Amino acid sequence: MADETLRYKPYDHPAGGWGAAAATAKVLLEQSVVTKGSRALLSMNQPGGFKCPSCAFPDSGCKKTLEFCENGAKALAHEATRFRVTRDFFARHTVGALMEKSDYWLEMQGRLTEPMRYDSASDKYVPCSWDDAFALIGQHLSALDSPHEAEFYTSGRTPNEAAFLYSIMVRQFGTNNFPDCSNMCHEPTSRGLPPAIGVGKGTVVLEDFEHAEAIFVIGQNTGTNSPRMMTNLVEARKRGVPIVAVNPMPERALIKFTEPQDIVQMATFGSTPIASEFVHIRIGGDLALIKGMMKVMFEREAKGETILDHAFLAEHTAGMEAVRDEVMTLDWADLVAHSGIEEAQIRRCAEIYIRSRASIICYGMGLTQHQRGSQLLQQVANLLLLKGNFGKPGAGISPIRGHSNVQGDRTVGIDEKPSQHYLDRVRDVFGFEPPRAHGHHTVESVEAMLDGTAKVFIGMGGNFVRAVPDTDIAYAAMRKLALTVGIATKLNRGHLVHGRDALILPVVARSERIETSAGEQFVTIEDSMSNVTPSRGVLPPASEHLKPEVEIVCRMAMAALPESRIPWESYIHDYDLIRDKIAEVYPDIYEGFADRIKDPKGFHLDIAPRRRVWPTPNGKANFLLLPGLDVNTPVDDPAMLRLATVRSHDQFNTTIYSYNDRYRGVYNDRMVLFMNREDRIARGLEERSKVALETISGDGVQRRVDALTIIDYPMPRGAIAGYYPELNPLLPLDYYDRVSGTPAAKSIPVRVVAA
Ligand SMILES: Nc1nc2c(c(=O)[nH]1)N[C@H]1C(S)=C(S)[C@@H](COP(=O)(O)OP(=O)(O)OC[C@H]3O[C@@H](n4cnc5c(=O)[nH]c(N)nc54)[C@H](O)[C@@H]3O)O[C@H]1N2
Ligand SMILES: Nc1nc2c(c(=O)[nH]1)N[C@H]1C(S)=C(S)[C@@H](COP(=O)(O)OP(=O)(O)OC[C@H]3O[C@@H](n4cnc5c(=O)[nH]c(N)nc54)[C@H](O)[C@@H]3O)O[C@H]1N2
Ligand SMILES: [Mo]
Repeated sequence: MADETLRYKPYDHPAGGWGAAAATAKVLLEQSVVTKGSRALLSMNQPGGFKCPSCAFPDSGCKKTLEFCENGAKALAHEATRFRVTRDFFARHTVGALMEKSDYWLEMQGRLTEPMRYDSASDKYVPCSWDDAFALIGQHLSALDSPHEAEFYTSGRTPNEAAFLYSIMVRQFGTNNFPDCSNMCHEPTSRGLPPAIGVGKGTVVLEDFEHAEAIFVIGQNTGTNSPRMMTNLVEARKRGVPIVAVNPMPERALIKFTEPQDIVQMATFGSTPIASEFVHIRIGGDLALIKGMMKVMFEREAKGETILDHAFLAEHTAGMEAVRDEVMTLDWADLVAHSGIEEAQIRRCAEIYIRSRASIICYGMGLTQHQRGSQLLQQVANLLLLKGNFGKPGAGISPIRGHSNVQGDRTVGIDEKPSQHYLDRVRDVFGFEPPRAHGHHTVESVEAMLDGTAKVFIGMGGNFVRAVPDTDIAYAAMRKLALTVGIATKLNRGHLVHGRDALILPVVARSERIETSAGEQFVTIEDSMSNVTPSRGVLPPASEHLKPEVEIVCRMAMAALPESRIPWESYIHDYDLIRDKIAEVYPDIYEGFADRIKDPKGFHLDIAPRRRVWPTPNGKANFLLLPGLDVNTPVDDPAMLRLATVRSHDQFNTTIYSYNDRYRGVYNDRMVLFMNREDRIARGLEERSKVALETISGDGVQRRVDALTIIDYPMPRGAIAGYYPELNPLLPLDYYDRVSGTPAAKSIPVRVVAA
């Protein structure tokens, strides 16, 4: 029998390699889809095939024969699984009983197969026809006193066509309440970068990695969360390009990696060292690192050297002097204390950056999920501007997005703060007056549920209650609603924590074929680097009762908006008609969409800063100030630790694939805390002892998670890490970045208490 207790054995092999190959085989076997899954994998990210449902990193445009990674294979295997959640399953389990099961168990039950409606008399989900389901949604939406009493969530797997129609339907219904997963993720990119460079997206494309002379990977766990990017890092490293990894956790793949697609390396057990400089930053210490690097540059300029790109600065930017003056007031002792790294290393990072004629800075949740995440990204932009690292080959800012279409969903209208220009376009194209006031982001939507103003929640994908902060409060909020709707592929907690009425509506997944009366349809996806590509499923749908997301949106619209003159019915059949409307609403970027997308490689959406054009109010790239060194409000409590909630190697957000986290050496348990040994000893604790964590907050709410096992781990002093979503009960709802609304999930102030 397998040993089911926590095992911790530091992983000293390179990441990738045979371990990844074995894990790929294992997950296909576990989901009983070895042949089907392997065949589908051959179509993933290939022209004419479908886009990987996992992360948003672009594929190389068919340079390789295989375009998938271990974690893409896991996502596919779990989607193509042979297991099914049927009406018999729901007849066997009450919702109360299902609540006792783990997230892992729920995920392992397989694909949803038919629409289900909650029956309070039996506390079970019972089968329900699609017609009845849409009628119920129509009834609830019509009964509201105001359209603002409904919350329309979107997770980032939803393709452009469905997201676009959803945004139109909701606006015709009358609200901009669009909480979405981006609100918890890269919203600081979407809100923080526009005042700086004029767009809330990344500015690099894949080829830039071939021209970069330095690459910084900050707060992003590449080998786990965007493994295909490892190919680019390996190639860069082989060219001798310095790679600086900035992370409180020495993530394995950033140290050493074997390309599973490199036959020679695989055969010889070779590997490529990745980071030439590993910066073991304190949580939130990135601001001090960036300012320290800028200080080195300004100091050397002051001594008469030419370090900055003066021509670029003069022609394209505004505000540099104020940033310089602020940075020059900082002293080295503070920079070192806040970053947790030595002055010499900050100087080395600066040196790498100064020597490089083209630098890319990539980042993930380690930068965005802080109280001042948006402003922190503006400092990243400052650093890049100093050397003109925009609009030239090999340079730019590169947010590594999460969900495969999270960026696309925003582009086509999933936005609680739409611009007036966009709303005018919607009015002109569709002939109705959309609501002008801003709607709710994710945190605000939970607040509206709590105070009773929100009554209906519709979830287009995702697992809202598990993803949001303050789990216990979020559950209570959800349970106050009149109707909750989960539009999903897999059963999850969000379907069990529900309103008085509740529906589960099962959808055709990314890897599956969409057939309509007009023939086979495909959808489109926008990746992290603004490439729009077609995605065409190859597998038969998991059940004959599934519907594509596009059809579900149209039928919700027809039920909720009987007077609508928009031809919803026609969109169900012919997705080119939807693309024509997208082109009309966004002529600048989507002109000729239906034709251009006939190229299986897709096309790139214009990113103005790549042309050194800055769509800001003053037409310049702006240096913006964030005085001081605190990315999070300091807490005056010597016992305080900063908690980062992170993903393991075996999960996709709230979907748990297994209890292992191979690269961090943890097996069979997710209730662990990664802690610096000295921090543990200072608290008089034994290694592997069980403790509880409590949030330090001033709002009088007790937030606590018990039964966490301490692991001695190379964390900086004062920093601990544990897993999302298990630790979400510790994250206060109002602990978020005020610019973007993004919860500060990487810097929760906590204290350790005896279990
Ligand atoms: N397999 C897989 N792929 C995924 C996902 C998944 O769950 N599984 N999720 C998708 C989604 S939606 C997203 S948003 C992305 C997330 O991908 P990532 O951005 O990699 O997300 P995380 O695992 O949350 O953590 C990022 C890293 O930030 C580091 N970190 C924590 N605090 C700090 C800090 O203060 N400073 C710095 N510099 N680093 C810090 C952590 O140690 C960790 O290595 O991945 C996407 N891809
Ligand atoms: N503490 C803490 N909290 C966090 C984070 C963190 O780092 N720490 N990260 C945040 C981030 S970055 C994100 S993006 C959010 C994620 O939040 P969500 O996007 O809401 O969560 P997921 O776990 O990705 O959603 C999984 C569910 O999506 C459904 N699904 C899968 N594929 C499809 C599909 O093709 N169509 C439809 N309709 N449904 C599908 C399945 O039913 C599955 O159960 O969580 C956030 N919450
Ligand atoms: Mo995300």
